[in-house]
Amino acid sequence: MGLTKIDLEKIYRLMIKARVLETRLIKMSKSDDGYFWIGGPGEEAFNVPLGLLIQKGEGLDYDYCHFHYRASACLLAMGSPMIDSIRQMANRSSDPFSGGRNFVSHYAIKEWNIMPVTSPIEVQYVMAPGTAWAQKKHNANGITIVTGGDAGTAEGDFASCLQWSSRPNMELPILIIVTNNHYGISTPFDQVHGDSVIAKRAESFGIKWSTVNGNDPIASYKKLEEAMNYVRSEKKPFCLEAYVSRLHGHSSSSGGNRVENEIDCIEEFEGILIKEQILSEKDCVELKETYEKEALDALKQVREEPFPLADTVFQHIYKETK
Ligand SMILES: Cc1ncc(C[n+]2csc(CCOP(=O)(O)OP(=O)(O)O)c2C)c(N)n1
Repeated sequence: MGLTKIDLEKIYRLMIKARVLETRLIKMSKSDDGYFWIGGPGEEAFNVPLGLLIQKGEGLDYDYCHFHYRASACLLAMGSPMIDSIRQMANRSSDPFSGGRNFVSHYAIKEWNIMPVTSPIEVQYVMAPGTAWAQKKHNANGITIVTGGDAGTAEGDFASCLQWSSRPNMELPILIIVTNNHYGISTPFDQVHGDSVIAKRAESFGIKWSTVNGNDPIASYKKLEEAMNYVRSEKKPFCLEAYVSRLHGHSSSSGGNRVENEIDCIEEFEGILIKEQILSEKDCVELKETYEKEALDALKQVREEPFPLADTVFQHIYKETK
């Protein structure tokens, strides 16, 4: 399959961990433990490889990440603990991303160059060239990675990203990713897009592009590795569109329930690993149970943690004064 047994097991383990986390977060949104849920069940096969390939650290010599709000699997693959997402979902002051004040999946980690995830969609595409530009200017080792959904590419920010990434002699080291789940909330892709392949738009800007089955973790890993190697070595942009599933609808605003007729990347990958005798059915069940226990224990701990105090409301804002 082109990856070692250890790599395959690691990818699978992280995919399961991410799915268990999201399932717990959805349950929290339906109970007293949380409010609004949005996240990435269905994107694990693409987001785990992405997280594993990112060179994390602080400053221009490491990768800058401008993520979409469906990046939970990516964060776990980078090493973020489950409990931190649970803290944000429960709006506790211990939430390291926003001190308990933002929606779940709105990550921000300065030490890993993870720029704050925004609720206004797509704005990350027009911010990302900024970090890529700084990396280019200082001939730094890091690259910039930006991810977002298909519907949002109808907004001007996406075109601005292609424009600013591809100026002659000032091409930027940026990997421009679109995770296409074929929906913008309730609007199907083919009702709003005249073109069928979003990444192909990059061609008009002289940007190399490709597509990948984002439900296949092996294909995703290889394609991401190839694209990242190109951006790192050539210091030029690359646009990659990954076709993914949306397994629990848009968010808790549409119910957050499991939907029919979408490919489940974990079921598919698990089938392959069992067939190839890399894992047994028993291994898979045990792994899931281990993470379910971790998530539940984390929730029990988080319930005991305090909510943010009113007088901290002006902390961590652009200008910290009242
Ligand atoms: C600027 C802006 N316009 C509209 C919205 C409302 N909105 C939230 S999510 C969403 C759909 C996004 O779809 P897509 O970009 O395909 O990403 P997906 O949620 O499917 O991953 C919209 C329109 C918003 N949050 N921000």
